[in-house]
Amino acid sequence: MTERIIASTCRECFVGCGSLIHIADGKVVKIAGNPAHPHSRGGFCAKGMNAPIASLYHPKRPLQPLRRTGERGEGKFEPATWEEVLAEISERLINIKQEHGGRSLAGAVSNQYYDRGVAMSLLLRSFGSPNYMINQDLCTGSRSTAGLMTGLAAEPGSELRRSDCILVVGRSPSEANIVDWMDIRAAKQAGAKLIVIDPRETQLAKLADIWLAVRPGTDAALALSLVNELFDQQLINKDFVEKWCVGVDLLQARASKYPAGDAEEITGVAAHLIKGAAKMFASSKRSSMVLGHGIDAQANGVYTAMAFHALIALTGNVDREGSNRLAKYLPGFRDYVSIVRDPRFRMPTAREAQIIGGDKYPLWTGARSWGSAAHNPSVINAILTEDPYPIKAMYVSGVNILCTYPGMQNTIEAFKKLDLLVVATDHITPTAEYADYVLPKTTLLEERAVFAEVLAPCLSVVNRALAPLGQVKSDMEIAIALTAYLREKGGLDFDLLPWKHELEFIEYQLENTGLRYEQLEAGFSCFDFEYGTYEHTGFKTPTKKIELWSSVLDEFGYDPLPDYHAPSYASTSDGYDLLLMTGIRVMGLHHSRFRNHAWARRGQRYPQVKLHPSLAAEYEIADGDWIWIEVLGGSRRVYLHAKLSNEVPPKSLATGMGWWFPELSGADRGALRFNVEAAIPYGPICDPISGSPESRNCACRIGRATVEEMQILEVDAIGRPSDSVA
Ligand SMILES: Nc1nc2c(c(=O)[nH]1)N[C@H]1C(S)=C(S)[C@@H](COP(=O)(O)OP(=O)(O)OC[C@H]3O[C@@H](n4cnc5c(=O)[nH]c(N)nc54)[C@H](O)[C@@H]3O)O[C@H]1N2
Ligand SMILES: Nc1nc2c(c(=O)[nH]1)N[C@H]1C(S)=C(S)[C@@H](COP(=O)(O)OP(=O)(O)OC[C@H]3O[C@@H](n4cnc5c(=O)[nH]c(N)nc54)[C@H](O)[C@@H]3O)O[C@H]1N2
Ligand code: SF4
Ligand SMILES: [Mo]
Repeated sequence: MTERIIASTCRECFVGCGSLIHIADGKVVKIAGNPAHPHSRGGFCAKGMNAPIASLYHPKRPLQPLRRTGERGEGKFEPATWEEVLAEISERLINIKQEHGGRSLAGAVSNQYYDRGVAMSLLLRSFGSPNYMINQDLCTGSRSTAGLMTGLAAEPGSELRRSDCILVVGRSPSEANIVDWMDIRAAKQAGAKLIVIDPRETQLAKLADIWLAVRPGTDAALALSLVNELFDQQLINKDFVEKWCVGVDLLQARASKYPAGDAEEITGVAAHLIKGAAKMFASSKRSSMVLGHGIDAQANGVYTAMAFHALIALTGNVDREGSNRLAKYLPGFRDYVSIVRDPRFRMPTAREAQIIGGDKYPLWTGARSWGSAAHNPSVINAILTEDPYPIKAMYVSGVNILCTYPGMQNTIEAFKKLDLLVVATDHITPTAEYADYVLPKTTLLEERAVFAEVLAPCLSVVNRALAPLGQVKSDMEIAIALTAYLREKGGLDFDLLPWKHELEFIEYQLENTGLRYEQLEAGFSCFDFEYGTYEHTGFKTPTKKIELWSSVLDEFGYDPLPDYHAPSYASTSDGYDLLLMTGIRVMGLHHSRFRNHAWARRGQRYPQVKLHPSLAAEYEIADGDWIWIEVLGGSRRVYLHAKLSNEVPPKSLATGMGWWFPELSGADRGALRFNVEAAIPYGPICDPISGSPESRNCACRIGRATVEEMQILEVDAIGRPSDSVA
């Protein structure tokens, strides 16, 4: 037996752990963590060990293109060649463009941190469409937009290990980020203090010196109260603030609206804990702060993140050892986000301005935004209503939007209304079930990529473990091939995807670094970096300072200072008097992925919802019962499997996301019954700056499922995964 080991990077989630892929007799047999990787240092999780292998060798994996034969959503496909499908798709796209214009094509990818973000956005722009959809409105949209406003796109990364005090807001690393989990525990063991802001008593909260059990969606009031304490207790780093911050007095006045006693009323956090946390954070020598997904996908997300940024700015915990470090890049390296934003790859301004949602959310959609992306719920709405104009075709790649966008029924209706739906994927997801064409994609082990890991910092490298199976192609190669067909038929308005193959794209990324892809066999490449680079460059804001009062928000007509605005569940009752927290992660699942993997399903059988025993008692719900949930503003009831737990606050429930069951019939594969996105509306309540929908914390009502409902649910079929699961 010949065995070799390839050093690569796991990209099953954005943590990006260094990996060692073991290959024996031409087959991938094992994946483990790479102790040499500067970011993960050997850290690795069950997803990274199992998922890439299960996806690669899945018996039902599509290995050649498929063309729909039955009705849309009927699940009937026939195999076709790449030449056939690319010729047909390009022809149909050109016909659609002739009638409705290039902008009538929308394209969806997961996010901007993969090469598929570049591939999709440049394919769309070449065709003449600005309507690039990413799911980061549901993810980091508000936090990243806030970073652009304040100039503090800064994360601790590897500095966590060197911090004396760590503040973690809305992140549950034991469930979602093993490297943070490893580093925070190491720092704690070395004597660091830990402050956790989370409504749930997570594993991290149990470790905390101070746990602030905030009422969901009220973090902005808490952050402003902490800021107020910094001023009151004279904990400001005056030298740093005088030199590097603008808007200090204005922010002080705003924060004074939130004395600890008032904040206690709003947030449920005791005033003495607020005072103590401010003191602990500001008086430690080296403090750092992690902002997690818990404060995003809320209607006040941008202001919440901006208010927290003020804590590190006012205490001077910026870009020095053990603090929040500004992103460091290898000089010359072109990362995905910078390519998507690069003026040389953009359409003329007038064309870009037609982006859907641009009128309402210019700081999500426009040239000066972080997202540079369309407003997804508005795109779905445009498909359904043709307002502001028709969207007739959609290309979806590396994202399962039926299962991960709220408002599932609208997504399905929109799919049905399209003239053309193309889905590139490595397995048949419910989204792919509705496609006219399924394009077979590579899995992680067949791909190559180089990306900037700002947390280490280093370049991280995805090295190909083996040649792609069957006829599968990577996202970049599909986009290049489709662009070539369109080009040949005169179907391009612009020509913005210049590379001929995947490696040429990677060479372009590395062009000015002095590095070549072949030299990156180690799976990463480190480079020297300096702290305090802002001393030479300033911060990336119009004033070159940290803007506690944002000149950009002012220019765009928003309140330039962060403030608290109550979440909508706080003001509504209408019988929806409970709170549903969504998107709570579990280590063995990733969003909608792995439902077709036996290793994952052994650990997670049902879509779980945790509820407090007192709430369960009130509704006569026992551990293991199926319950229904309805969300205010949503259109459907979904069913979840109850687990009693003290970790969630009373009157609240906490669930995950993404469920579907390959063994169930129907194109949605049970998603309409069991996936929380079927219960949640996608808007209309959105953050006014980033457009992120309020989908994390929703007003809901519940009840125990009746015997009749249980029969319709087919729970017997999902309890024992059938042979459709590999
Ligand atoms: N195993 C696994 N890991 C993952 C993922 C996965 O699906 N599975 N997904 C990856 C992705 S894309 C993301 S974005 C990250 C997300 O991971 P994190 O950034 O850790 O965020 P979440 O797990 O979504 O939520 C973190 C915490 O926020 C809390 N929370 C909820 N509402 C509020 C609130 O209003 N205020 C505060 N302060 N806290 C609140 C929740 O109780 C939860 O404990 O995880 C990544 N890692
Ligand atoms: N209600 C609610 N909704 C949420 C959230 C929430 O907390 N609550 N969280 C949101 C967040 S943070 C996120 S990031 C989104 C995630 O939303 P999605 O990105 O849709 O989630 P996934 O299920 O991880 O990925 C979808 C598909 O991407 C493809 N894919 C994934 N990785 C790879 C890869 O490495 N290579 C290739 N070729 N294909 C790949 C697979 O086909 C997979 O089916 O969901 C969001 N939706
Ligand atoms: S945390 Fe797990 S899934 Fe995420 S990159 Fe690391 S090994 Fe892969
Ligand atoms: Mo995410």
